Amino acid sequence: MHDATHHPKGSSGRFILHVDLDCFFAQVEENKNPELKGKPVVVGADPRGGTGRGVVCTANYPARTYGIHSAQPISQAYRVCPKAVFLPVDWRRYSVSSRNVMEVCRAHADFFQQTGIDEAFLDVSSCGSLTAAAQKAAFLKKRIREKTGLTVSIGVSFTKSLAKIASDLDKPDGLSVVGPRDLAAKIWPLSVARVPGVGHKTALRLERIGVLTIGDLAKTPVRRLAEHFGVSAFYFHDLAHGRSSAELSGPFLPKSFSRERTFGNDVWDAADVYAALWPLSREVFSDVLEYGTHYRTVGVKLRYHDFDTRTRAKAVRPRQDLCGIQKTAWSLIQPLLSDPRKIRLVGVRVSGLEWRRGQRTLHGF
Ligand code: TTP
Ligand code: MG
Repeated sequence: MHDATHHPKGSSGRFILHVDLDCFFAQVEENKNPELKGKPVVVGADPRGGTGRGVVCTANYPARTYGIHSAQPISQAYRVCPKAVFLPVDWRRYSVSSRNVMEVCRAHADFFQQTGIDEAFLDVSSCGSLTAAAQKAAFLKKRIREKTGLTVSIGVSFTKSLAKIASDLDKPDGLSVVGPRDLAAKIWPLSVARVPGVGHKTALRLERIGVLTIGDLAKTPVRRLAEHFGVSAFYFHDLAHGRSSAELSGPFLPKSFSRERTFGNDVWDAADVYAALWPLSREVFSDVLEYGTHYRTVGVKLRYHDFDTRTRAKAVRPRQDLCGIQKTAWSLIQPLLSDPRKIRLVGVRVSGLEWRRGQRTLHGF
């Protein structure tokens, strides 16, 4: 049971929800075509009977039982489950669904921060108690379902990091609440890999110094963590103790936006590369607008048929300029085209994001 005290010890009266859509792209596809429900569905590159290139964007839960997961080569997904329904990525439809879900979230939050196409933090401190925040989460799930037909999982807690970890504990269609008194029982036993921002490499480095669980993070003196992880040590330590002080330097704001495309067949022709840059730039630009940010760097990525990969980047004045992204990307990629090798993949990235505008919503909690 959770305490309904108004300012539970350690929470400073903050109540945060983390909302994350369940198998987002796949769920939108199931919504569009209900016959897909219950069948394994994989959204991503064309598998082409097992010879396809590119990767899985996401898979629904039935497909996950075969071991299919995001970022896996599509050929591998095809090998383990050839009877799955393989669907191409329908960005336009997913952005509309995302916008509709985010609209409902925004309307019910004191502060709102979207951190990805399918996830957001909501500060609901005006609820006044963890119990009331949990009730709001239940209401939101119902409202999102009514308005969009989609299910989300929500984590309810008193810091952003804990709310994010919580939203993953009961997927799909989950609601999980982590109060200050649940920290030791529900959070400390979890692997450090659950910590937002800790990827495979960091998890291995933590393991090497004997830190396997979030409880181990809590117990390890911050000085010792800092010897290995610099300022991130404070973020880790605060998170494990249910403190939010280090969250603003944490991993929640995107550092870049990028899109890439693997050609169906390797290309020689500069015109094919040029043609691909346009939709990639446009998609990156729509992220820039959606987040209301400015970027200071435009970059490109080019992979030759032998997987040799080059990246180039150029500093620009902070701005939001679609043509500028495309032009800069083209100017960066042109010199790489004099190489005689065929091209397998091209990508566009903007980074050095500035969060000046909309600061209240972005840093407000
Ligand atoms: P996630 O929230 O990581 O995954 P998900 O919503 O599919 O599944 P879960 O129920 O575990 O939350 O990502 C959201 C969407 O972003 C996902 O539906 C597809 C896209 N995506 C990619 O395109 N490539 C990736 O590598 C990942 C992780 C996600
Ligand atoms: Mg999700």
